Amino acid sequence: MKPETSDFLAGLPRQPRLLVVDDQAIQIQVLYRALAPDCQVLMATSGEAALRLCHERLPDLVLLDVEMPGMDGFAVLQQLKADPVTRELPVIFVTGHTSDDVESRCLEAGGVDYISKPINPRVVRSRVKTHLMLKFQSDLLRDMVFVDPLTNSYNRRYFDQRLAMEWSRARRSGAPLSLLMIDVDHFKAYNDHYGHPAGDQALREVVRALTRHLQRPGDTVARYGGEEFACLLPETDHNAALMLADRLELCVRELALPHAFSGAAQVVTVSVGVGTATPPLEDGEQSLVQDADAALYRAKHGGRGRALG
Ligand code: GH3
Ligand code: MG
Ligand code: MG
Ligand code: MG
Ligand code: MG
Repeated sequence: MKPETSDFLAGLPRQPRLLVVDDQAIQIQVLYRALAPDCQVLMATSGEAALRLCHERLPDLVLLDVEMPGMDGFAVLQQLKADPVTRELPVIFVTGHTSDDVESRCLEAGGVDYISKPINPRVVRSRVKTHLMLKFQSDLLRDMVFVDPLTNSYNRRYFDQRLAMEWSRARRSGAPLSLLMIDVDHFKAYNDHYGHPAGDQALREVVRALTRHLQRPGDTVARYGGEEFACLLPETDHNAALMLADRLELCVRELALPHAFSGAAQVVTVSVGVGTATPPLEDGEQSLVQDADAALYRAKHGGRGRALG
């Protein structure tokens, strides 16, 4: 049967990426025919391969066979839910069993929906479309809640949650946790002289430079407030954090954004305060913010345009 491609993508912000998981290649083919070319379709024939693809490619939606040799669909979903990276992935179960019992097990396990085989391509397309709309809406909401619209970096709300999470993770793992507080120097004078729109643009460029120079996937830059940014560095000791702080200070300086009132440099610079918490972490996570703030204060008073621990 020829898929109806006409209006599938209407209302979706981009082409969706689906993962179809089934131990029988013929079943994958049927679903593939129903959903491509509207969707980018990834395929896996085992639970293990599905988990790997979920991690590497973060699909928008997973169509997951229940009965598979080895790891079955329920076990796959359980593992997806146990991992913060994949916890929110919507999963539609696909199964040959049509009993009420299997249906309720699928939904109780956390599946967002349930499709029975043999599949009806039109029904599959409609259900997939509905769940993609929901997925994109919840992505949008999450961005609105956690992303700063000016700089496109994470916002303070995200930072506070992430800090609490990394704090308890460090407590469990025993690894040090570092924090950089980064404040743009003489930024009031920049705005006064060049205007607020230029100030906004400078903030965007500073964030882009900082983000580019962070290497590890766990490192996060967030806008802490105004012209101040916080950079959280899991599993990073004080020396490594100081080295990174120096590199970040330099990368902002090398943007060479003219700033007539920045002192000797004549370009936009930042001051960086470095704090490190080493387990056992007996105080609360705000002690790390206080340490980084105190170091930032010393960097400002030591002449700005520098990083201090
Ligand atoms: P210092 O070197 O001591 O940090 O001096 P400063 O002038 O940077 O510090 P101050 O706290 O006096 O001023 C911060 C300035 O940052 C004032 C404020 O207008 C500006 N600012 C904060 N948020 C934004 C923003 O979103 N856009 C623009 N254009 N400016 C902002
Ligand atoms: Mg099967
Ligand atoms: Mg400042
Ligand atoms: Mg100030
Ligand atoms: Mg400030």
